[in-house]
Amino acid sequence: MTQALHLKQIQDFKNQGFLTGLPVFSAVEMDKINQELANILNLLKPGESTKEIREWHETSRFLFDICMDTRILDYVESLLGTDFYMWASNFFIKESRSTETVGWHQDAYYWPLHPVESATVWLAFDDVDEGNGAMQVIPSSHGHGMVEHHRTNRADDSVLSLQADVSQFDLGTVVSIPLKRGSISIHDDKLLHTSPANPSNRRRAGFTIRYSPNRVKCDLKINPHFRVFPARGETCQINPLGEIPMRRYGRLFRQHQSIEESGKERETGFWTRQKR
Ligand SMILES: O=C(O)CCC(=O)C(=O)O
Repeated sequence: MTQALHLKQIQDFKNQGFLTGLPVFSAVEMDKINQELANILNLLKPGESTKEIREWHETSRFLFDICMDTRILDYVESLLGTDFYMWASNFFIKESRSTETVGWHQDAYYWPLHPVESATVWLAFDDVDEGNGAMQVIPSSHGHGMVEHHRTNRADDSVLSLQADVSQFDLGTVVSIPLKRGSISIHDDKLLHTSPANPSNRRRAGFTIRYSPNRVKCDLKINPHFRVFPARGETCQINPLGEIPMRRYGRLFRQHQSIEESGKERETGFWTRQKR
């Protein structure tokens, strides 16, 4: 098993629910990656936002290769074990002076995955700090299990449809996660996190990549598009496999079906079922 992380870091992840400041891409590599990002942004149609760039690792080899970079996989392997897959990616880009926020949430609340054992890598495309809307987390909140989420008040500019009830948590413990471009944070799927607006004159771009151990199964009735890409170890046998894209830049044109997009969780009662 690859041990890219020290035992202390692995223990910190278990206790705190996240790790940050892990270096991956050099400055030279990030220059090239940011140049190439322009080719992805060019695929958006007029009126579409960067939030549309979701699961384009299925159609863009450029994004697929970032998701499967061995340096990232080495870190993830230290946390998820030897057999895991990659299944999702999307951009969280806040342009300068963007009022958009991301409300408090647990990723797992949005996902029809069982058991709840997945992790997210957040790759900084820009230097990110408190001034341009860095992500914030409640350390150790993943240890409290799932918390209730409610519909977002659209007036608050949150890009997510559901928001966690954080009233039982001490918000005095909240920490920001600044990152240098090319480095990553990793968070547990039950960790409560949020991000404020970006009032600065600097862009704040992050690329999230989601990984799960092979035993994690998706409910395809809720997300029929779910496709897995074996990342390390055995090939996952319990979810449909994706096809590695050939084109360097390509986009998806589908109606997204996940709870995250469609806000169907109340109708399907997914979490209500899981919590029993
Ligand atoms: O980048 C952000 O502001 C939020 C990211 C997020 O919610 C996630 O990675 O799950």
